[in-house]
Amino acid sequence: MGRPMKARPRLLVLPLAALLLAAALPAAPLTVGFSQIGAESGWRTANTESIKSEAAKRGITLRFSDAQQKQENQIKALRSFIAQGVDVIAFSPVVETGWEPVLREIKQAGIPVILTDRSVAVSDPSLYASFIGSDFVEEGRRAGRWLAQRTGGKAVIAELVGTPGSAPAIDRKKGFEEILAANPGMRIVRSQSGDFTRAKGKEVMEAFLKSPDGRNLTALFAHNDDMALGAIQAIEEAGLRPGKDILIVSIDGVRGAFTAMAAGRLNCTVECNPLIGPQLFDLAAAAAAGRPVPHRVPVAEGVYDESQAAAALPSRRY
Ligand code: GYE
Repeated sequence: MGRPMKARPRLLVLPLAALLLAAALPAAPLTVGFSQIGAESGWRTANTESIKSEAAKRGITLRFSDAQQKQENQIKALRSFIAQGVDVIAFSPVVETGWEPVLREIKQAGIPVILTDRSVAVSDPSLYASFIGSDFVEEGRRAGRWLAQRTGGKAVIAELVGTPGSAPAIDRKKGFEEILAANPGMRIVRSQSGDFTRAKGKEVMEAFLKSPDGRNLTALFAHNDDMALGAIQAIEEAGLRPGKDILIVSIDGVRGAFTAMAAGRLNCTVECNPLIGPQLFDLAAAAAAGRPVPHRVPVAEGVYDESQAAAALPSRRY
């Protein structure tokens, strides 16, 4: 029998149920576009792995793109993320400059940007929501302080510089040179880029050793562990003892550096932590939900020398 009065409450109940159900269901999975620099070092491999595994763990759809060290490839990837309408764009910029136009396009599309690992030089800080990464100037200072202490402020130094124009190469050099300025007995006599790779580090160190300053070198400052590991090979092939005839300090703290320290072939590594996946996706989730995020997020890290290497090795996660 038709009893219209009874049908009425049902009409109200249905939308209410739908609302309650929607609130109880997890939000649609986040889609994040990430443009990585490449795979130049052990640090980078660990960084990529941290980002991919954390995205998988959280059920985030990650559109991952490898730029093979080229800024133009990164810019292309960023534009394709805009076209795909991702929720958040994150990237590790290979160099510091040249990002303003594409960052403005992303801003116009209303997509929040999170910089990871390396920052950019832009006149308008609102072009990105947050930058999570290490303090590279401080890392350079830490390397300089360690060398000053170990040598009593006397050293003839060769420097293996990172990728030209990259934030870590610029800032690590700056921090290291600040310490040299206070230690007139320490000077850099050779300085060249090894592009953050082991092969280039070895090649450039070979050239350093063959140069007129080669036999006078007492120390090497490498902007990352991979270049130091390449240089160690070059030093051995030249008949010298790395870690003894030439003291070596580098940056990153990858497992290979700890192994080299434990074997007495490397003296010190300044930690630069690549495991930033969890912090990155916390920020991405907040930015996508329109919640405020800190404009600068630092990464916690330390300094390790040979005396700590063997004990630290088993707990190193990269
Ligand atoms: O030190 C180096 C890598 O940007 C901190 O890039 C990163 C640097 C890291 O290739 O190994």
